[in-house]
Amino acid sequence: MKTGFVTILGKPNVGKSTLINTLVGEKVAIVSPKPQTTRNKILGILNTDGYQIVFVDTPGIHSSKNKLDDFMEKSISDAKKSVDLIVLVLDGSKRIRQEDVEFVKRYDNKNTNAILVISKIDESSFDKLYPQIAPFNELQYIKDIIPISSFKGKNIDVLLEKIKAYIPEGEPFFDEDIYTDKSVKFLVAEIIREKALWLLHDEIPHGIAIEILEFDEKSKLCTISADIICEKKSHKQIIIGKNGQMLKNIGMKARLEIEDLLDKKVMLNLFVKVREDWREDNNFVKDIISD
Ligand SMILES: Nc1nc2c(ncn2[C@@H]2O[C@H](COP(=O)(O)OP(=O)(O)OP(=O)(O)O)[C@@H](O)[C@H]2O)c(=O)[nH]1
Ligand SMILES: [Mg+2]
Repeated sequence: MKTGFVTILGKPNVGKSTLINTLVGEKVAIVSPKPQTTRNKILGILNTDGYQIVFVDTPGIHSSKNKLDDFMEKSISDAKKSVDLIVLVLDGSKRIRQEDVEFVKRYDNKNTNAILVISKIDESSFDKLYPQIAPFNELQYIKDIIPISSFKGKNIDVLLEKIKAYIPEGEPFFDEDIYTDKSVKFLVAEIIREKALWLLHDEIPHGIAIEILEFDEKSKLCTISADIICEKKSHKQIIIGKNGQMLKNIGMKARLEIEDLLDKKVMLNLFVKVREDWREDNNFVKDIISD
């Protein structure tokens, strides 16, 4: 048996969570076009022919502005500790910039092997990419550079084979039927947040947190009540929407996915609460964002 930890790192929005979901074949982490979607260190566990590979999703690396950012930064540094391999992800749909080169170079001399993944190549071409990734070829600690597309499934198998080479022998850390370390309640809260991220605009999504108030699971029905917490009164109005339409929409989309997850009918009651500057409140961040 071979078993090990692989941490996925990169700037916000480069496609880390989509990649982990694709590798694991389950929805472990929510995905959205808004940067800073992922807030926690999330494990996605793949059991396959003699391997247990524990992928670690992380929040996108960005500069810290508040206590929530500090929490996310800590999740990233925790996720880098004692891992067997680091997968660095760059967004291949955009031009690779000097700051991307610097980000990759930060992992020099870290004693951990790294694979560089260029994501979203369905939105680019090899002709455009190859000259841009040339500077990474000379970096000793970068063992491979693999262009991938999670959307098209392109090179996912190649990446997995390369990763396997760095997984040591050992006993599995988790039961075979577990695919994440997160609780069902955490997954439910994240699904609600994901729908809000897709439907809301501007600065509102960044200031949203979900608190599960009730989770009553019976054999055929699960009743869930949750608060969508936002930072301003004006945001509350937008989240509720005209005639409550926005909140209804978030609720309907979330309910359908939660029903899929739990494999039963769900009654979902959503409320909107204002808690000014909650992102600056260390205790609140720890209570609500961590699972
Ligand atoms: N075209 C294309 N888009 C992708 C691909 N993978 C992810 N995306 C899109 O990129 C956006 C960001 O994806 P995420 O997986 O949430 O990115 P992330 O790196 O986890 O982002 P943070 O959690 O904010 O750090 C979403 O709109 C995805 O649909 C891909 O293979 N091709
Ligand atoms: Mg993410």
